[in-house]
Amino acid sequence: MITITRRNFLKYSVGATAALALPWLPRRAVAAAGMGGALTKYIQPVPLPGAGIVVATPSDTNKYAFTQTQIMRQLHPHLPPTPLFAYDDGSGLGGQAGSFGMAVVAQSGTPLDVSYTNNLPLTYPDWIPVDTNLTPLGNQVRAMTHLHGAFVAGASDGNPALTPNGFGFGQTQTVHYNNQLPENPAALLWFHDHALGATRLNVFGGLAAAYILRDEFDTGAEPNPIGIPGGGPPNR
Ligand SMILES: [Cu+2]
Repeated sequence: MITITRRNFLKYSVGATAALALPWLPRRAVAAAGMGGALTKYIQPVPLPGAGIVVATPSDTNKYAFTQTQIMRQLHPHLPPTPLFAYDDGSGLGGQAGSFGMAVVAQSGTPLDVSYTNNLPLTYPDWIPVDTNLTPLGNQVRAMTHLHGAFVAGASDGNPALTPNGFGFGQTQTVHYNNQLPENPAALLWFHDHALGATRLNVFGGLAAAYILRDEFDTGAEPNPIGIPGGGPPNR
């Protein structure tokens, strides 16, 4: 655990010197990334669902079973692998390019049952500084997922009023995303961690993913009834 002293707070707060305050990066990487943006831009393709962003595979018909887990990813060819928290659909996230690693493709009118099982470390690793005045159970990693922007029942909403301590190692949150119309038309939503007092830690860690909602108009394919672009990777 890193104690947040006033001095540390100032270090983390000053953007220009932020890279110098990342103790988990080797000095070589800090030198490449710090002060002046020495990282070479535009040398990799933009990750898209199906090409750098994993499109989640259902665990069964209209069901998904995710595990929150720690992975290592190289975020730039000139940087060493970086630890991240991620939602894993059971695929191991092969081919994932960065931290925003997962996309669910759902259909308006077709409900989904989704589970999230916490397989993260028992306590926060050193690369996530924790202020234990704010977390419900000290340095313990507690997770809880919320589908941002969706119309769902309270018990499926990642609701800290119902589960103030979130879900610890080995525990599973189960939710029902009704995707019902007219409340849930085609949209790009996202799901992210929402644990009480720990959201900032878990989202910083990487627990965020896309939820692409299709309907009869925005089908994702071309042609479609409203004449918008389609044919992207999720629909290949
Ligand atoms: Cu949100």
